[in-house]
Amino acid sequence: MNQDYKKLADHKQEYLAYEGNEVITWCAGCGNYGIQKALERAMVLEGIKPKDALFCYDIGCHGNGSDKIGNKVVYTLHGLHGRVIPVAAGACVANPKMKVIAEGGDGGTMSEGVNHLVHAVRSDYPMVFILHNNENYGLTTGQASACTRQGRPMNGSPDGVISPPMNCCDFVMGLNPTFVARSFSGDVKHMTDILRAALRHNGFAFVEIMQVCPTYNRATPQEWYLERINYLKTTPKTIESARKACADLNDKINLGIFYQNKKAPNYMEMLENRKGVKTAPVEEVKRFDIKSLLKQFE
Ligand SMILES: Cc1ncc(C[n+]2csc(CCOP(=O)(O)OP(=O)(O)O)c2C)c(N)n1
Repeated sequence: MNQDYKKLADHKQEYLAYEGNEVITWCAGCGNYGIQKALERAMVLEGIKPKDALFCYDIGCHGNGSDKIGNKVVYTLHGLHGRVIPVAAGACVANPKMKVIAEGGDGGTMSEGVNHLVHAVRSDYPMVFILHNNENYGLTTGQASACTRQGRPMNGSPDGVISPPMNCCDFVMGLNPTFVARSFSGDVKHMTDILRAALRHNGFAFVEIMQVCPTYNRATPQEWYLERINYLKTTPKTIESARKACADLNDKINLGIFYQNKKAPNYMEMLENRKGVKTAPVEEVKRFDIKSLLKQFE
């Protein structure tokens, strides 16, 4: 038996804790099913206990994963549209002992909240960010996002999208990142491996998942991706070669870890006033009694 499956079987209780038993309401064939399964598996395979993780979700179809993961035994947070990154960054700074995972759609992440992505990459917060790139605003029924392909008719732009799509990995590559990867929602094994590497990364791990959306993005279904995806055999060594590897989104779509800097210190490690401090800020605030202060606002 594959070692991963054996480990999952050996840790069945933890896997079931992550999986939960809520009814899942995504459309039939939605890429979110595979992404959620891969994340649950990656958590168990990396030995991260449900109580030691926080899952933060943006608003969108993917965000409805917030009440589908973990059946109330893991910490989840459902943020405002485009704002999941600052919420998650705050959480990982407050408690670096927690593994913080944030997820967002291509709509909220590359438009409403793109400023937050920029500064999270620059700051190298110790967290994983999963971009669910289904190339449209799914929850509001298929409007064009910054990632929708040029010329494609969408709800709200029936004559076709005017601007060319953003290449999300290439965009992040321009911000001096420490981890950039891409996977595909139809390959749970590959997503699991990529997410495991992201969970082990010391700083901000950006993972784009090309996600099929059978309801609103019929132009690039599962088969379309399967004909084009190519698995990188090695991780490019420089940002320049990583940029080349992630550039093509049409003919040969590369998947894998495009870039990783394993030596860079993360945000918490760069803070002068946290050097040598063993406790987390969330533990330190317990030393202060603020009841009387709060009473003033009652
Ligand atoms: C600031 C703000 N703008 C717009 C909305 C409406 N809205 C809610 S979900 C959504 C679409 C989300 O699309 P995306 O982020 O791509 O995620 P997906 O549903 O595709 O997973 C929009 C526009 C909102 N809730 N808040």
